[in-house]
Amino acid sequence: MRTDLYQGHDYYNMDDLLTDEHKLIRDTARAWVKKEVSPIIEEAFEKGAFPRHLIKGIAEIGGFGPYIPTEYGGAGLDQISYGLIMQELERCDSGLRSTSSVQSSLVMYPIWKYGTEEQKQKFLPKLAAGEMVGCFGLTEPDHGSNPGGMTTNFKDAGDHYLLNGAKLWISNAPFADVAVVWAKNEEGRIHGIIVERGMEGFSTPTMHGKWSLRASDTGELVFEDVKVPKENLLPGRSGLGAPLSCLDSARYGIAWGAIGAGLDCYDTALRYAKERKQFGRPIAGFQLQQKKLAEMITEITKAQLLTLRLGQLRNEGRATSAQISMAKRNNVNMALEIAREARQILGGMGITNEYPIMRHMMNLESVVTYEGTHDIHLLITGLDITGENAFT
Ligand code: TGC
Ligand code: FAD
Repeated sequence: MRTDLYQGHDYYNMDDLLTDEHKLIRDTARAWVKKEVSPIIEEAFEKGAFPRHLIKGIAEIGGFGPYIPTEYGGAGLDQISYGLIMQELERCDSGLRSTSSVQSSLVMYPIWKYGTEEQKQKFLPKLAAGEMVGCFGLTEPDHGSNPGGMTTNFKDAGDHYLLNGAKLWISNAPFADVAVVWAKNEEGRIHGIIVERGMEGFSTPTMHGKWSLRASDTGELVFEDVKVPKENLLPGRSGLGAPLSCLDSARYGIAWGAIGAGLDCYDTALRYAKERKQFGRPIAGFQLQQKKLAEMITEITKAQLLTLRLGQLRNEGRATSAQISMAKRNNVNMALEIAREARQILGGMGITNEYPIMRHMMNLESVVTYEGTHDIHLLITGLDITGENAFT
């Protein structure tokens, strides 16, 4: 079993900008990850299964609904605390962060924002405590970047709705107790509906064969004339903007998470470069390796500053969707580039599971695609600065 030697890196004294509570939350998450997850993550990744016994621990560090008010079982924390928890989880593995951010931002957030008081009381405390797991169904086999084209639909059938269709690539689906599903009504308007495991006609087949995010379970959601009680409709908002607003919260968490993955690769490569000797001296002394390491910490520091500022704007309710897109796109790409460079610094050892780098690299290939691809986020920035829509 590999010892987790990770140390945080704070080149611009960012900690001075955090409160004591922020640092406590971050350090608690880091300590839990080191003790409970680092020793088993490589095995989970190889097995291709999320270690479900971790659910309780994620709940205990505030990883389910960090910013959901305490009256609903959440931790009542601010957006920077949420980000720091995502950073620490993804420092270990993107799949671990996925499990947490889907539950928080894609399941609890829409219930909290758009649900009835009864829905909030019924679902949020159990989701926060990890007694219930949720998933989010937006993507379909033929509608990924263009979710507005979805064909999953529901019809009014008197005292219930009849739901039909299918969702693909759904994180946590194989073991989720509830799914927040986005579907069109008879007028073609998009609504969120809570579908519960056990409803007749609802199944969640597991997707196999992933070379990425292997420690996160991914599946389909299949609806064949599922009778959904009318009280399971989220009444607070309809239209594509409703699911996209949830994505804003999740993408923000990913921006922090990606910094964690980048930090872990940098930390590993720096330590290795200082220890590994070739031609009679540590490879850290060679200019070419220093260039890689210096550029890594530069990019990490830029991402840290960008993301902390975004967190301040989120706390003030002023962050725009386009600002979130920029941070998600920049930070995931930054982490992916760092993983590739760090892999080279480790030479042959870089491809083994003795070190986390190759696992991060493979995971980040999903992260750069889900929650809006690298290209889609560029087009969001393009639209924001020019006013011209280049999507269609
Ligand atoms: P468009 O016409 O631009 O917008 C439709 C309506 O939505 C509003 N809107 C937003 N509202 C809130 N937040 C945002 N970020 C919003 N972006 C747009 C917009 O104002 C409009 O409102 P209204 O009132 O005028 O109707 O829509 P479009 O069809 O042209 O699409 C725009 C586009 C391409 C940017 C959007 O569809 C998009 O973001 N596509 C990417 C899809 C995506 O990110 N899917 C993610 C699925 S979930 C996932 O990947 C989970 S992975 C989880 C994990 O494991 O961590
Ligand atoms: P496509 O939309 O088919 O895109 C293919 C390529 O075309 C991309 O490079 C894209 O950038 C490009 N492209 C598309 N449109 C344009 C355009 N207008 N201009 C230029 N280029 C364009 N979804 C959920 O709903 N819930 C989940 O929990 C979830 N979890 C996921 C977990 C994993 C591991 C993965 C891989 C995906 C997950 N997704 C989830 C789905 C994810 O959001 C989609 O994969 C993503 O939105 C992209 O859709 P797509 O794969 O269909 O690619």
